[in-house]
Amino acid sequence: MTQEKLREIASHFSLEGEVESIAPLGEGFINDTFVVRTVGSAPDYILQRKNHNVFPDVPAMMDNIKAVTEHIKRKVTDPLRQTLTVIETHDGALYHKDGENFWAVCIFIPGTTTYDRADSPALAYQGGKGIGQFQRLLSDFDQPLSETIKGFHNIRHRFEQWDQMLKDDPMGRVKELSTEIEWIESRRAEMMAFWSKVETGEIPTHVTHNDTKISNILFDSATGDVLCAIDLDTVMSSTSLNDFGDAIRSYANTGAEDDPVLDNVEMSLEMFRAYTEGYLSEQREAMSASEKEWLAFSAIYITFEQVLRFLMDYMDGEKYWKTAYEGHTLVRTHAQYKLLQSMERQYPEMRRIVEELS
Ligand code: GN1
Ligand code: MG
Repeated sequence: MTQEKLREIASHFSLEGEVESIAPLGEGFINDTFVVRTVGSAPDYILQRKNHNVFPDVPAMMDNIKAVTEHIKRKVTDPLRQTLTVIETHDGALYHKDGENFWAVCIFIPGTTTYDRADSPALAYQGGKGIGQFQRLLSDFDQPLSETIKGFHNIRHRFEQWDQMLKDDPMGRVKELSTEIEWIESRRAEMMAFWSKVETGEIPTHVTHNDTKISNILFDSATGDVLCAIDLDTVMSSTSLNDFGDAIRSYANTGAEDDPVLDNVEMSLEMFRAYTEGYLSEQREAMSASEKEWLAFSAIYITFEQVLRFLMDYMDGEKYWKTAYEGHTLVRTHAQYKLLQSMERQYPEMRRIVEELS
Protein backbone atom coordinates (compact mmCIF):
# COMPACT_ATOMS: atom_id res chain seq x y z
CA MET A 1 0.00 0.00 0.00
CA THR A 2 1.53 3.34 -1.03
CA GLN A 3 1.87 6.43 1.22
CA GLU A 4 -0.28 8.30 -1.22
CA LYS A 5 -3.09 5.75 -1.02
CA LEU A 6 -2.89 5.63 2.79
CA ARG A 7 -3.01 9.43 2.95
CA GLU A 8 -6.04 9.44 0.69
CA ILE A 9 -7.81 7.00 3.01
CA ALA A 10 -6.84 8.99 6.11
CA SER A 11 -8.16 12.16 4.50
CA HIS A 12 -11.74 10.89 4.86
CA PHE A 13 -11.54 11.02 8.66
CA SER A 14 -11.93 14.06 10.92
CA LEU A 15 -8.30 14.23 12.02
CA GLU A 16 -6.81 17.18 13.86
CA GLY A 17 -3.51 18.43 12.49
CA GLU A 18 -1.71 17.76 9.26
CA VAL A 19 -0.56 14.21 8.49
CA GLU A 20 3.22 13.85 8.69
CA SER A 21 3.65 10.11 7.99
CA ILE A 22 1.77 6.82 7.96
CA ALA A 23 3.68 3.67 8.90
CA PRO A 24 2.77 0.03 9.61
CA LEU A 25 2.39 -0.87 13.29
CA GLY A 26 2.84 -4.26 14.96
CA GLU A 27 2.08 -7.52 13.31
CA GLY A 28 -1.64 -8.24 13.70
CA PHE A 29 -2.66 -11.66 12.44
CA ILE A 30 -6.05 -10.43 11.22
CA ASN A 31 -6.21 -6.69 10.46
CA ASP A 32 -3.63 -4.33 8.93
CA THR A 33 -2.65 -1.55 11.32
CA PHE A 34 -0.89 1.77 10.68
CA VAL A 35 0.10 4.69 12.86
CA VAL A 36 -0.69 8.13 11.49
CA ARG A 37 1.73 10.73 12.84
CA THR A 38 0.57 14.32 12.68
CA VAL A 39 2.51 17.58 12.78
CA GLY A 40 2.79 19.53 16.05
CA SER A 41 0.65 18.92 19.10
CA ALA A 42 -2.34 17.26 17.39
CA PRO A 43 -2.95 13.65 18.44
CA ASP A 44 -1.55 10.75 16.43
CA TYR A 45 -3.96 8.10 15.20
CA ILE A 46 -4.32 4.40 14.55
CA LEU A 47 -5.62 3.59 11.07
CA GLN A 48 -6.82 0.04 10.51
CA ARG A 49 -8.00 -1.96 7.57
CA LYS A 50 -10.57 -4.28 9.09
CA ASN A 51 -10.49 -7.79 7.69
CA HIS A 52 -13.94 -8.27 6.20
CA ASN A 53 -13.33 -11.97 5.55
CA VAL A 54 -13.11 -12.40 9.31
CA PHE A 55 -15.72 -9.77 10.20
CA PRO A 56 -18.60 -10.05 7.73
CA ASP A 57 -20.39 -6.97 9.13
CA VAL A 58 -17.81 -4.26 9.82
CA PRO A 59 -20.47 -1.52 10.28
CA ALA A 60 -22.12 -3.55 13.07
CA MET A 61 -18.71 -4.18 14.61
CA MET A 62 -17.95 -0.45 14.63
CA ASP A 63 -21.34 0.25 16.23
CA ASN A 64 -20.44 -2.23 19.00
CA ILE A 65 -17.06 -0.55 19.56
CA LYS A 66 -18.55 2.92 19.62
CA ALA A 67 -21.30 1.97 22.10
CA VAL A 68 -18.94 0.17 24.45
CA THR A 69 -16.24 2.87 24.44
CA GLU A 70 -18.81 5.64 25.01
CA HIS A 71 -20.12 3.70 27.99
CA ILE A 72 -16.63 3.35 29.46
CA LYS A 73 -15.83 7.04 28.85
CA ARG A 74 -18.75 8.10 31.03
CA LYS A 75 -17.30 6.18 33.98
CA VAL A 76 -13.54 6.82 34.00
CA THR A 77 -11.44 9.79 35.09
CA ASP A 78 -9.34 10.03 31.91
CA PRO A 79 -11.70 9.16 29.03
CA LEU A 80 -9.10 9.79 26.31
CA ARG A 81 -6.60 7.36 27.83
CA GLN A 82 -8.67 4.73 29.60
CA THR A 83 -10.38 3.45 26.47
CA LEU A 84 -10.23 3.84 22.70
CA THR A 85 -11.69 6.91 20.99
CA VAL A 86 -13.27 6.20 17.61
CA ILE A 87 -12.81 8.98 15.05
CA GLU A 88 -15.61 9.50 12.56
CA THR A 89 -15.37 10.38 8.90
CA HIS A 90 -16.35 13.85 7.68
CA ASP A 91 -19.79 12.35 6.96
CA GLY A 92 -20.17 11.13 10.55
CA ALA A 93 -19.62 7.44 9.70
CA LEU A 94 -17.54 5.13 11.91
CA TYR A 95 -15.66 3.68 8.93
CA HIS A 96 -14.61 4.55 5.41
CA LYS A 97 -15.26 2.07 2.63
CA ASP A 98 -12.64 1.94 -0.12
CA GLY A 99 -13.61 -0.58 -2.80
CA GLU A 100 -14.31 -3.68 -0.76
CA ASN A 101 -12.11 -2.66 2.17
CA PHE A 102 -13.32 -1.08 5.41
CA TRP A 103 -11.07 1.35 7.26
CA ALA A 104 -11.46 2.78 10.76
CA VAL A 105 -9.50 5.25 12.89
CA CYS A 106 -9.01 5.75 16.61
CA ILE A 107 -6.73 7.99 18.66
CA PHE A 108 -3.22 6.70 19.33
CA ILE A 109 -2.72 6.76 23.11
CA PRO A 110 0.82 8.03 23.80
CA GLY A 111 3.03 7.00 26.72
CA THR A 112 1.94 3.38 26.58
CA THR A 113 3.66 0.03 26.19
CA THR A 114 2.44 -3.26 24.72
CA TYR A 115 3.95 -6.71 25.12
CA ASP A 116 3.94 -9.84 23.00
CA ARG A 117 4.81 -11.91 26.04
CA ALA A 118 4.34 -11.52 29.76
CA ASP A 119 7.84 -11.43 31.22
CA SER A 120 6.93 -11.13 34.91
CA PRO A 121 4.18 -12.07 37.35
CA ALA A 122 3.72 -8.34 38.07
CA LEU A 123 2.77 -7.81 34.43
CA ALA A 124 0.38 -10.76 34.51
CA TYR A 125 -1.23 -9.32 37.65
CA GLN A 126 -1.73 -6.00 35.85
CA GLY A 127 -3.15 -7.73 32.79
CA GLY A 128 -5.66 -9.64 34.91
CA LYS A 129 -6.65 -6.46 36.63
CA GLY A 130 -7.11 -4.78 33.24
CA ILE A 131 -9.57 -7.38 31.96
CA GLY A 132 -11.33 -7.45 35.33
CA GLN A 133 -11.70 -3.67 35.12
CA PHE A 134 -12.92 -3.82 31.54
CA GLN A 135 -15.64 -6.30 32.50
CA ARG A 136 -16.56 -4.29 35.58
CA LEU A 137 -16.94 -1.04 33.62
CA LEU A 138 -19.30 -2.84 31.26
CA SER A 139 -21.26 -4.83 33.84
CA ASP A 140 -24.18 -2.39 33.61
CA PHE A 141 -24.06 -2.00 29.82
CA ASP A 142 -27.58 -2.82 28.70
CA GLN A 143 -27.73 -2.11 24.95
CA PRO A 144 -27.89 -4.95 22.44
CA LEU A 145 -24.55 -5.89 20.83
CA SER A 146 -24.28 -7.53 17.42
CA GLU A 147 -22.73 -10.97 17.22
CA THR A 148 -19.95 -9.91 14.87
CA ILE A 149 -18.46 -13.39 14.45
CA LYS A 150 -21.06 -16.10 14.74
CA GLY A 151 -20.45 -18.56 17.57
CA PHE A 152 -16.97 -17.13 18.22
CA HIS A 153 -16.21 -18.97 21.49
CA ASN A 154 -19.17 -21.35 21.18
CA ILE A 155 -17.76 -24.85 20.94
CA ARG A 156 -21.08 -26.29 19.68
CA HIS A 157 -20.76 -24.00 16.67
CA ARG A 158 -17.04 -24.80 16.31
CA PHE A 159 -17.80 -28.55 16.28
CA GLU A 160 -20.37 -27.97 13.53
CA GLN A 161 -17.64 -26.26 11.48
CA TRP A 162 -15.27 -29.11 12.40
CA ASP A 163 -17.64 -31.87 11.29
CA GLN A 164 -18.16 -30.04 8.02
CA MET A 165 -14.39 -29.59 7.57
CA LEU A 166 -13.79 -33.32 8.09
CA LYS A 167 -16.43 -34.07 5.46
CA ASP A 168 -15.24 -31.51 2.90
CA ASP A 169 -11.50 -32.02 3.50
CA PRO A 170 -10.75 -29.20 1.01
CA MET A 171 -6.95 -29.76 0.88
CA GLY A 172 -7.01 -33.55 1.26
CA ARG A 173 -5.11 -33.25 4.55
CA VAL A 174 -7.41 -35.34 6.76
CA LYS A 175 -5.47 -38.52 6.00
CA GLU A 176 -2.22 -37.04 7.39
CA LEU A 177 -3.85 -35.69 10.52
CA SER A 178 -5.25 -38.72 12.32
CA THR A 179 -3.23 -37.96 15.49
CA GLU A 180 -4.41 -34.35 15.64
CA ILE A 181 -8.01 -35.34 14.88
CA GLU A 182 -7.92 -37.72 17.81
CA TRP A 183 -6.77 -34.83 20.08
CA ILE A 184 -10.02 -33.08 19.19
CA GLU A 185 -12.42 -36.02 19.25
CA SER A 186 -11.21 -37.37 22.60
CA ARG A 187 -12.20 -34.09 24.26
CA ARG A 188 -15.47 -33.39 22.47
CA ALA A 189 -17.81 -34.54 25.26
CA GLU A 190 -15.90 -32.70 27.97
CA MET A 191 -15.95 -29.42 26.05
CA MET A 192 -19.62 -29.74 25.14
CA ALA A 193 -20.48 -30.39 28.80
CA PHE A 194 -18.87 -27.07 29.76
CA TRP A 195 -20.64 -25.16 27.01
CA SER A 196 -24.01 -26.67 27.97
CA LYS A 197 -23.72 -24.85 31.28
CA VAL A 198 -23.48 -21.55 29.40
CA GLU A 199 -26.44 -22.51 27.22
CA THR A 200 -28.65 -23.33 30.22
CA GLY A 201 -27.61 -20.14 32.01
CA GLU A 202 -25.90 -21.97 34.87
CA ILE A 203 -22.85 -19.97 33.79
CA PRO A 204 -24.11 -16.42 33.06
CA THR A 205 -23.19 -14.23 30.08
CA HIS A 206 -21.90 -10.64 30.14
CA VAL A 207 -20.28 -8.12 27.82
CA THR A 208 -16.86 -9.60 27.13
CA HIS A 209 -13.75 -8.73 25.15
CA ASN A 210 -13.17 -12.15 23.60
CA ASP A 211 -9.55 -11.62 22.51
CA THR A 212 -7.63 -10.99 25.72
CA LYS A 213 -4.11 -11.99 24.76
CA ILE A 214 -1.45 -9.75 26.27
CA SER A 215 -0.81 -7.76 23.10
CA ASN A 216 -4.36 -6.41 23.33
CA ILE A 217 -3.70 -4.56 26.60
CA LEU A 218 -2.08 -1.12 26.92
CA PHE A 219 0.17 -0.52 29.92
CA ASP A 220 1.09 2.94 31.15
CA SER A 221 4.81 3.38 30.38
CA ALA A 222 5.37 5.73 33.33
CA THR A 223 3.84 3.59 36.07
CA GLY A 224 3.75 0.09 34.54
CA ASP A 225 0.09 -0.12 35.54
CA VAL A 226 -2.55 -1.38 33.18
CA LEU A 227 -4.30 1.36 31.23
CA CYS A 228 -6.97 -0.26 29.06
CA ALA A 229 -8.00 -3.08 26.78
CA ILE A 230 -7.68 -2.39 23.05
CA ASP A 231 -8.62 -4.34 19.92
CA LEU A 232 -12.33 -4.25 20.66
CA ASP A 233 -13.33 -5.93 17.37
CA THR A 234 -14.70 -8.99 19.13
CA VAL A 235 -16.61 -7.28 21.96
CA MET A 236 -19.80 -9.30 22.24
CA SER A 237 -21.92 -11.04 24.79
CA SER A 238 -20.40 -14.29 26.09
CA THR A 239 -19.19 -15.86 29.31
CA SER A 240 -16.57 -13.75 31.05
CA LEU A 241 -14.76 -16.98 31.84
CA ASN A 242 -13.55 -17.06 28.25
CA ASP A 243 -11.77 -13.73 28.67
CA PHE A 244 -9.95 -15.20 31.62
CA GLY A 245 -9.13 -18.45 29.84
CA ASP A 246 -7.89 -16.74 26.69
CA ALA A 247 -5.61 -14.54 28.75
CA ILE A 248 -4.11 -17.49 30.61
CA ARG A 249 -3.48 -19.12 27.23
CA SER A 250 -1.38 -16.08 26.38
CA TYR A 251 0.19 -14.86 29.66
CA ALA A 252 1.04 -18.20 31.23
CA ASN A 253 2.62 -19.82 28.17
CA THR A 254 6.38 -20.16 28.78
CA GLY A 255 6.90 -20.41 25.01
CA ALA A 256 5.45 -18.67 21.98
CA GLU A 257 2.01 -19.30 20.50
CA ASP A 258 3.77 -20.67 17.42
CA ASP A 259 6.82 -22.11 19.14
CA PRO A 260 8.42 -24.76 16.94
CA VAL A 261 10.32 -26.06 20.00
CA LEU A 262 7.66 -27.82 22.04
CA ASP A 263 9.96 -28.14 25.06
CA ASN A 264 9.67 -24.36 25.47
CA VAL A 265 5.92 -24.58 25.92
CA GLU A 266 4.42 -25.13 29.37
CA MET A 267 1.81 -23.38 31.44
CA SER A 268 3.51 -21.47 34.24
CA LEU A 269 1.61 -21.82 37.51
CA GLU A 270 3.34 -18.72 38.81
CA MET A 271 1.91 -16.66 35.97
CA PHE A 272 -1.44 -18.34 36.35
CA ARG A 273 -1.54 -17.33 40.00
CA ALA A 274 -0.49 -13.74 39.30
CA TYR A 275 -3.05 -13.23 36.54
CA THR A 276 -5.78 -14.81 38.67
CA GLU A 277 -4.91 -12.55 41.58
CA GLY A 278 -5.14 -9.45 39.38
CA TYR A 279 -8.39 -10.57 37.80
CA LEU A 280 -10.03 -11.44 41.10
CA SER A 281 -8.97 -8.13 42.62
CA GLU A 282 -11.59 -6.61 40.30
CA GLN A 283 -14.10 -9.45 39.91
CA ARG A 284 -14.13 -11.40 43.20
CA GLU A 285 -17.40 -9.86 44.44
CA ALA A 286 -19.19 -9.86 41.09
CA MET A 287 -18.58 -13.52 40.23
CA SER A 288 -21.15 -16.24 40.85
CA ALA A 289 -20.27 -19.53 42.53
CA SER A 290 -20.54 -21.37 39.19
CA GLU A 291 -18.16 -18.89 37.55
CA LYS A 292 -15.60 -19.47 40.28
CA GLU A 293 -16.10 -23.22 39.97
CA TRP A 294 -15.34 -23.17 36.24
CA LEU A 295 -12.76 -20.38 36.11
CA ALA A 296 -9.70 -22.65 35.95
CA PHE A 297 -11.35 -24.90 33.37
CA SER A 298 -11.92 -21.93 31.05
CA ALA A 299 -8.17 -21.87 30.30
CA ILE A 300 -8.39 -25.47 29.10
CA TYR A 301 -11.57 -24.74 27.15
CA ILE A 302 -10.16 -21.77 25.26
CA THR A 303 -6.82 -23.42 24.59
CA PHE A 304 -8.65 -26.46 23.23
CA GLU A 305 -10.74 -24.16 21.03
CA GLN A 306 -7.55 -22.51 19.75
CA VAL A 307 -6.08 -25.93 18.86
CA LEU A 308 -9.31 -26.72 17.03
CA ARG A 309 -9.40 -23.38 15.20
CA PHE A 310 -5.75 -23.56 14.13
CA LEU A 311 -6.17 -27.16 12.98
CA MET A 312 -9.30 -26.31 10.97
CA ASP A 313 -7.50 -23.43 9.32
CA TYR A 314 -4.62 -25.72 8.40
CA MET A 315 -7.10 -28.20 6.90
CA ASP A 316 -8.62 -25.29 4.99
CA GLY A 317 -5.28 -24.23 3.45
CA GLU A 318 -4.28 -21.53 5.99
CA LYS A 319 -6.66 -18.79 4.97
CA TYR A 320 -7.68 -17.17 8.25
CA TRP A 321 -4.46 -16.19 10.04
CA LYS A 322 -1.55 -14.58 8.29
CA THR A 323 1.36 -16.99 8.04
CA ALA A 324 5.12 -16.49 7.82
CA TYR A 325 5.79 -19.86 6.14
CA GLU A 326 3.88 -22.84 4.82
CA GLY A 327 2.54 -25.02 7.58
CA HIS A 328 2.80 -22.20 10.14
CA THR A 329 -0.73 -22.92 11.33
CA LEU A 330 0.09 -26.58 11.95
CA VAL A 331 3.08 -25.47 14.04
CA ARG A 332 0.69 -23.22 15.95
CA THR A 333 -1.69 -26.17 16.40
CA HIS A 334 1.06 -28.34 17.90
CA ALA A 335 2.37 -25.60 20.18
CA GLN A 336 -1.10 -24.88 21.53
CA TYR A 337 -1.74 -28.59 22.01
CA LYS A 338 1.42 -28.83 24.10
CA LEU A 339 0.09 -25.96 26.20
CA LEU A 340 -3.28 -27.68 26.54
CA GLN A 341 -1.63 -30.85 27.84
CA SER A 342 0.40 -28.83 30.31
CA MET A 343 -2.78 -27.22 31.62
CA GLU A 344 -4.58 -30.52 31.88
CA ARG A 345 -1.73 -31.95 33.93
CA GLN A 346 -1.78 -28.97 36.28
CA TYR A 347 -5.54 -28.58 36.48
CA PRO A 348 -5.89 -29.77 40.12
CA GLU A 349 -3.33 -27.17 41.19
CA MET A 350 -5.02 -24.44 39.10
CA ARG A 351 -8.31 -25.19 40.84
CA ARG A 352 -6.63 -25.06 44.21
CA ILE A 353 -5.17 -21.62 43.42
CA VAL A 354 -8.55 -20.26 42.32
CA GLU A 355 -10.15 -21.58 45.48
CA GLU A 356 -7.45 -20.08 47.66
CA LEU A 357 -7.64 -16.66 46.01
CA SER A 358 -11.40 -16.38 45.71
C1 GN1 B 1 -6.60 -13.48 16.50
O1 GN1 B 1 -6.79 -10.29 16.15
P1 GN1 B 1 -5.77 -10.96 17.00
O2 GN1 B 1 -4.47 -11.20 16.31
O3 GN1 B 1 -5.64 -10.24 18.32
C2 GN1 B 1 -7.98 -14.07 16.74
C3 GN1 B 1 -8.07 -14.62 18.15
C4 GN1 B 1 -6.99 -15.66 18.34
C5 GN1 B 1 -5.63 -15.04 18.03
C6 GN1 B 1 -4.53 -16.07 18.09
C7 GN1 B 1 -10.95 -12.18 15.46
O4 GN1 B 1 -6.39 -12.41 17.38
O5 GN1 B 1 -9.33 -15.20 18.37
O6 GN1 B 1 -7.01 -16.16 19.65
O7 GN1 B 1 -5.61 -14.47 16.72
N1 GN1 B 1 -8.99 -13.05 16.50
C8 GN1 B 1 -10.02 -13.30 15.70
O8 GN1 B 1 -3.31 -15.41 18.02
O9 GN1 B 1 -10.22 -14.41 15.18
MG1 MG C 1 -8.19 -9.12 17.20
